[in-house]
Amino acid sequence: MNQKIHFKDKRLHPIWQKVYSGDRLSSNDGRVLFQTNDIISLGKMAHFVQKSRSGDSVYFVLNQKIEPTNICVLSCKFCNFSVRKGDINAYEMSIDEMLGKLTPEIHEVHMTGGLHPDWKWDYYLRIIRDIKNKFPDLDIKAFTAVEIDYFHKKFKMPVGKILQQLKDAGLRTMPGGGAEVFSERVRRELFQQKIDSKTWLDIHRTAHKLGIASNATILYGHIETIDERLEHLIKLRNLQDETGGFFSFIPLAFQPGNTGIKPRERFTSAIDDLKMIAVSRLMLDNFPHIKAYWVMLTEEVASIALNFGADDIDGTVGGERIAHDAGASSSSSLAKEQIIKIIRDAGKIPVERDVFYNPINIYSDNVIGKIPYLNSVPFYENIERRQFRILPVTPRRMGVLSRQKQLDAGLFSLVDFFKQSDELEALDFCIATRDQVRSVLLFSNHGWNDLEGKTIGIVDDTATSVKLLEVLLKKKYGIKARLCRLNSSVNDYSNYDAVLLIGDEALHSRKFGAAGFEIVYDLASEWYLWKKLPFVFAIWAVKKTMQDDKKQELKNIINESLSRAEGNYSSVGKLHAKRINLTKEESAEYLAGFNFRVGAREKAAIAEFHELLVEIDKLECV
Ligand code: V47
Ligand code: SF4
Repeated sequence: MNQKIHFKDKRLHPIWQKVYSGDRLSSNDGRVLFQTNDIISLGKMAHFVQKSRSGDSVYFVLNQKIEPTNICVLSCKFCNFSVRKGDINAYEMSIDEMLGKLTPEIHEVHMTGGLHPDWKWDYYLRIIRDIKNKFPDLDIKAFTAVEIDYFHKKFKMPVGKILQQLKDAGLRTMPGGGAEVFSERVRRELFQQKIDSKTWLDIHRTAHKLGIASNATILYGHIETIDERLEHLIKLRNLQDETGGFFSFIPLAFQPGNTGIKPRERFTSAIDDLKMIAVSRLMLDNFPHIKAYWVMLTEEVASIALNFGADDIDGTVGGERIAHDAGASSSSSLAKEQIIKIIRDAGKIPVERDVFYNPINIYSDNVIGKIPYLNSVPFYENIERRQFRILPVTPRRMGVLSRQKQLDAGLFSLVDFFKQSDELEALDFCIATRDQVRSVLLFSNHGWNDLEGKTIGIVDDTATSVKLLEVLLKKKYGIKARLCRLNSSVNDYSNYDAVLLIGDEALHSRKFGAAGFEIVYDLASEWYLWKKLPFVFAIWAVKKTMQDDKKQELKNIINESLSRAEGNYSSVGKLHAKRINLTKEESAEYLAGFNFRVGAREKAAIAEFHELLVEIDKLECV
């Protein structure tokens, strides 16, 4: 991706140099970004980062908000939602009432509410269990850090135990609420009884370590200063460096309501909202997603935010009260069709997702799947400027979407290409190794022969690497091991004798180690030493029904892209490499280890692997 920006505010130029090179921005940079009136350039910079991460996708989820009670023992000054027990407006929902709000079409329930003085621990666990029992496919995102801290104190259990019990009951992720602004000054003025920033961050750290991913928010547009906003962003960025457990950051625009903090009609301006979204995208370089929460931003501002750094618009929501009790003017829910329209009007691909950001339905034509790993970067430099739209998606998920006819082309995992060869036509481009791959690695505490009967964790993303592992175990070493998919949220490897990691995660673990494992096997080296052949992990293919001229155009674009990348690897992958803490030299060396074009040896390798797969009689996944 190459982009020129004509800055009106020259102070932005050095910041753009940093963004373009993947360098981290400082607080001083952030201050300039908030101060500038060159809002278009700010948006372009943030959009550049958004596109490099999410392509043209904007995510939404079919979700339902449940606020089980508005009775709360605290009284934060900015909150127009909570009441005391006995108040005429107080409500408490029964579990049946909560279940009655849900339907099988919904993918996510987002639950958060007041801190009830009387409810028992068992009631909270029952809410989660009963929802899970009645709607097993529904993902539950529930309880802010404020609620978790309240449970910890009220029920006298360590935070880790509270979270583990909720996870065991069926909780999948935690929402980002309750963070407000990480400033002691603001806390003393607006929410003195509520947890401080350290406690909020500690609770999310504990959740991430237990494999519960979460979101983070900031409540802005009241009495906080620009420096306090920046301090908040930097604290989140530091925790994300440590755990990698945040999915998305959501700036919550303050709704004044009757809070008296500022006049009722003084909502944040559209410019302030767009700046907040763009600066968040630029400062939080390690957060995968920035959410434009339409409920608080309004549909109009949210739709513009989709070109200012936001790649997620939350969802249909249904029944939100916290913002509406404080005067939010948005509707209380949006129809799926309206969300799709907002995203399309912004020039993006509407991608319906699950709670882990796996695409479920894609509402666009001309969609090209992109494996979001460093080794696919050389193919995509040009595509992003043509008629095709890019959807980043893991290899395994790409196979699923293609089977559902939701993709027009992509770099398919080889095993998926085999399975769908009736419908897909191969192009002459692939990801093939020479003698090693460096990014498909088995981390183990046992030599191959000692893996008999052991449990191997398999990263959820893989379709072909897992089959290569199976072939090596069965045919090269004659070993039977148990292969289990790892949960796709934050990974905890403690229950496994070995784990198979692929892509950027493997590259990162190769450099920095995977906790608890001493031996590292490169599966492509294992294959090469055995077969004296390269290994083809992925191959470009298009739908057989694609028109010839379109197919030709795609081939030309890929070819152009590759020709430009070949021999120039240190600059091609540098932005992506920085994001995963590789130097540009390491990235160049890694990319130079691949063959990206299908030749005679690659064809022989594909045929050999296919034969072995047929022999082990298993094209189905573990
Ligand atoms: O924690 C309370 C905020 C939050 C007001 O994780 C107010 O995906 C504005 O956390 N004006 C709850 N905000 C909402 C929340 C959230 C929303 C959407 C998505 C996700 C997610 C999380 O609402 C509270 C508080 O910070 N809030 N009062 C108000 N007057
Ligand atoms: Fe209670 Fe949350 Fe409202 Fe504070 S923001 S008063 S904790 S419901």
